[in-house]
Amino acid sequence: MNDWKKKAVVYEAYVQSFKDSNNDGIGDLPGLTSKLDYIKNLGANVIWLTPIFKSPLVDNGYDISDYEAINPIYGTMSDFDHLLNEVHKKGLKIVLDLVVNHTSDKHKWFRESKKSCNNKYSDYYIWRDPKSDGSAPTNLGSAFGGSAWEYVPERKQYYLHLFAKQQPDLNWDNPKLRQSVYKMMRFWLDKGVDGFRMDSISFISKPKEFKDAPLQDHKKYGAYYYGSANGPHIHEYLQEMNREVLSKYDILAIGETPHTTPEEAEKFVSTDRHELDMVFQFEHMHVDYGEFGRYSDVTFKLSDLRNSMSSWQNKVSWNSIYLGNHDQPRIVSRFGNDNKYQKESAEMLAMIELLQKGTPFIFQGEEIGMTNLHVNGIDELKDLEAHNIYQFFLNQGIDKETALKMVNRKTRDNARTPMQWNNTTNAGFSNGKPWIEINPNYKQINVEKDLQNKNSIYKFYQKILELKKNNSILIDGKYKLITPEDSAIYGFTRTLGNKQILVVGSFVPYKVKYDLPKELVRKGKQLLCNYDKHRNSLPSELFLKPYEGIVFQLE
Ligand code: TEU
Ligand code: CA
Repeated sequence: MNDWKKKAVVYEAYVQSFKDSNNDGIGDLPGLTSKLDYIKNLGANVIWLTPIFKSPLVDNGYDISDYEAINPIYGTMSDFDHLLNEVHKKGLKIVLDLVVNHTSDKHKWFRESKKSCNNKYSDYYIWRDPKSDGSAPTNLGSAFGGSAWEYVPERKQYYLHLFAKQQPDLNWDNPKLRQSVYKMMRFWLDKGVDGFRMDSISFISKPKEFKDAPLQDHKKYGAYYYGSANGPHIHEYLQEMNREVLSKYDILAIGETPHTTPEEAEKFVSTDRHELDMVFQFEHMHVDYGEFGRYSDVTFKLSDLRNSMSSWQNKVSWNSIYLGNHDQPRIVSRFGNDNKYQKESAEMLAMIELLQKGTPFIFQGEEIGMTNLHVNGIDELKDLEAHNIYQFFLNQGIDKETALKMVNRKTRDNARTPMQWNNTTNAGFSNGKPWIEINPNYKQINVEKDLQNKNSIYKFYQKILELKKNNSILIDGKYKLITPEDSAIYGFTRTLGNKQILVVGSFVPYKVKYDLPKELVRKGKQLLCNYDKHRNSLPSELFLKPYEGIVFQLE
């Protein structure tokens, strides 16, 4: 990987919730353009935009009806060109979301495909005959609930959708489809975009023959990824995409790869295989799954988080590192403390996360410690996934209060509430009615406040990123977990040659003692701490305040 890629720090902008420029309540491209200095000053140098293409917005833009058109609610193509130009003028880069596991059912390809079995686009999607009794080909369920198969009378066939039924899966076994995708990728790359974040890319190669999935307790349908996660031709297709498109440009290729082991991930990123630069792991997002999966009232165990992150650090040559994104709860609410220790825990989490080996991804609002939303009724939520799962819980006989509690903890709306810019109307996001609820805590948590205060979370993120960018130990140094057993502390070292940095963080709201391994009881220099405490040596007994985090360079 070349130098700029290794030094990339990615800021994920969820465009519709970032900044609204024309007061229709929806964040847009001119809004984002007006905030580039904010992102640059934080220390990020790459901006990943969630989908901005034409879409009926059934899944907030991850259902694309025209890959080469901008959704008018976000602006025009000339707004995009202007954004790209401004981004490049400031020395930043742009990565677009490439959603090619599926399209919207309103995409021209699908509208044609469903008409008949013998037109140009008939094989662009995955069609199968019904069972002899007319029912769906298999028991596969979709990620958002219900069957993954939908019947179309015109063809007398079912099509596959791993996500919503308005998101039919593309047929990557068809070489014509693959060429159409590559052509579209070249369209954006020729405009000058600097890379892609490839949505659900681990699902693009489907099994030749679909089979019934084993059913777990309470489930009517098989897991959506059964047979499709890292399917038979996945690496072949990505190598072809690399050969035909990616390798012709100096760009960043990031794969979103749910249901992938670290061993499989290494195949995607190992440089001699010419596939992708890095992938998102999901294993550490499963640490608080419950009996029904993602939506649960389970609290994570530190050892699970530590073990998962460490296993990826040890087994994969280059990682995307993240704790939150537009699909996940707010990190301070999930892994820290969004109450009394909101600031301390947000800063500690940033140290532990961003100083691991790999490319840091910061999701908008993390840098000011934004928290989960918490609604009082299901009707207040926007995301289709939340509504489907809530209904599923009620059907299981779970009471409304418990169902809402589980949904509140995990709903994707938590991440999607508008960016909190200041303490005025609608948090300074828009003067119109925002498309989604504003988190009522914007008077306490907002950008303006953080920019004015030299001890803010934002300023702490700046320090972490500044430190990482210019420090070869933190870029290339080997990661080693030093607290495999501790119940309260996550500590690791980064080592390059004879140079070593220790990063240690407490995950508890009380004071704890940590007995430092003997070889680390040394002099040195404290590089960062989220409390006002200065150290020039590490004692054998380290006392950590609530959520204290320390970065220390050893002599
Ligand atoms: O998510 C892919 C994914 O695997 C989902 O299971 C995701 O983890 C889930 O939404 C969490 O509940 C990507 C996008 O990031 C997501 O926003 C889209 O809804 C999805 O693909 C379909 O495009
Ligand atoms: Ca707008």
